Amino acid sequence: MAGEYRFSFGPWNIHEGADPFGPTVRRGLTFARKLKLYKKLGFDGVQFHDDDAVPDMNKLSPREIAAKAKEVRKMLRDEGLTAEFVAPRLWEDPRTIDGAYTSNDPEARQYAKDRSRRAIDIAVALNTKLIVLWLAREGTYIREAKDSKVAVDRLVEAINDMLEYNAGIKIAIEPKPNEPMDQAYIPTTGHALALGYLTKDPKRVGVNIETAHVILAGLDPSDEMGFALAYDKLYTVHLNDQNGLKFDEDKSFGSVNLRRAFNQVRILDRYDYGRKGEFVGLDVKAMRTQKQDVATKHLTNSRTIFLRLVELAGSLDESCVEQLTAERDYEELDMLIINYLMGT
Ligand code: XLS
Ligand code: MG
Repeated sequence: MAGEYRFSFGPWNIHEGADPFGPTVRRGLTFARKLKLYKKLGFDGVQFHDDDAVPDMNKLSPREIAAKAKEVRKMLRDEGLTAEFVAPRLWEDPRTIDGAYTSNDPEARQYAKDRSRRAIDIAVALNTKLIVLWLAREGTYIREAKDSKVAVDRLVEAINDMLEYNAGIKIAIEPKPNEPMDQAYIPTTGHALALGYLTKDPKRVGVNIETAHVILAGLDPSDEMGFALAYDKLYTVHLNDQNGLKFDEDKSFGSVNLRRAFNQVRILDRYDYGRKGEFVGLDVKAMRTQKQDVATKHLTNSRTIFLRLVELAGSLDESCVEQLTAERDYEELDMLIINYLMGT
């Protein structure tokens, strides 16, 4: 199904290059300028944090938030774009310094629930049913600071609140094992799906699998995707790449390990990912050294690499793979794949 994929990214993927050790190195673009780039770069879907759509939303009433979000919907329509999902940004408020849904402070937990409801209102206004939950601060810096059993109860309670608030939405949990926390409560696909089955409506809870997060958990991204596909729970993906166990790098898809990227594409393509309208989502960042006018190449490169790998996955001689697998000649199979990726 090469060529039939629809791609998405979030406005945070065009960024100014600030990191924890240095300031911005590129000029910021307004949201409207970024939107104008989507189609030119080959993208149809926009991923949103709630406040990407409605900045300073904590200062606005629910009605004002919905009205602002409707203006954004019109901007999308004018550009021929679709909103893919909305994710509540729960990790920047002073109240959620030690967690949102799992905070020990009941006021913080209430704030997190209220904010999540507003994110749903924004999703409704933007005409999408998908909510992504990256559970950034739901974890600990110090093991004794929270009760891990209670944390799961609280996550379930918060997700139930969202499912009840709107019977049409679906929630994709985005697992990540660490960063910003030392240990996160929902580190893998298995944890996310198991959490979904504790909620009131497991049919509406799935996952967003991010390549780099899986690598940080020491697992294989294509295997995590296969796991979610077996449960019919792969609601979206955040493709990127990651060079070893360090901070979340969000490198261009396939730029570190082409074979690992090939295997992700192979499993997605084999099981018709995208057929039910799922986007091929990216979560990639340009290198800090990249100059202003060429700071979107990480997006086009990732898309191009994905599409080339779709072609490669489609033309791989599967009978050869089957035969070598049956003979258990994995050394030869290894060489077959490597030769194939090298174009020899
Ligand atoms: C951070 C996450 C974040 C989510 C969206 O590590 O990848 O970018 O995808 O909230
Ligand atoms: Mg992500």
